[in-house]
Amino acid sequence: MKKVLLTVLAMVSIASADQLTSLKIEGMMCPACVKNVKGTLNEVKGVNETTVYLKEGKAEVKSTDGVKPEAMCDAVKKAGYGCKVTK
Ligand SMILES: [Cu+2]
Repeated sequence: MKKVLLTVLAMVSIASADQLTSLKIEGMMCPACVKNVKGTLNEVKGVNETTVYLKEGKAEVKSTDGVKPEAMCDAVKKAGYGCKVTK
């Protein structure tokens, strides 16, 4: 339990230098969609890492500070999926 807590704290302190954005993605049906959305988000300037959850219909994007979530959503929409900023 203590070890888990320490790990979480370590992760938070690393992530605090960056910006974490949660997006709700609509229209993903299969792993190819996940790959598509992930690739699309990773091409947005300033984005470092993207994790996409198919079942949950969401994406978590790590980027440098100041990247507009709207810019991420615009890219996703251009790729043909629905997108809303949830955080
Ligand atoms: Cu698909």
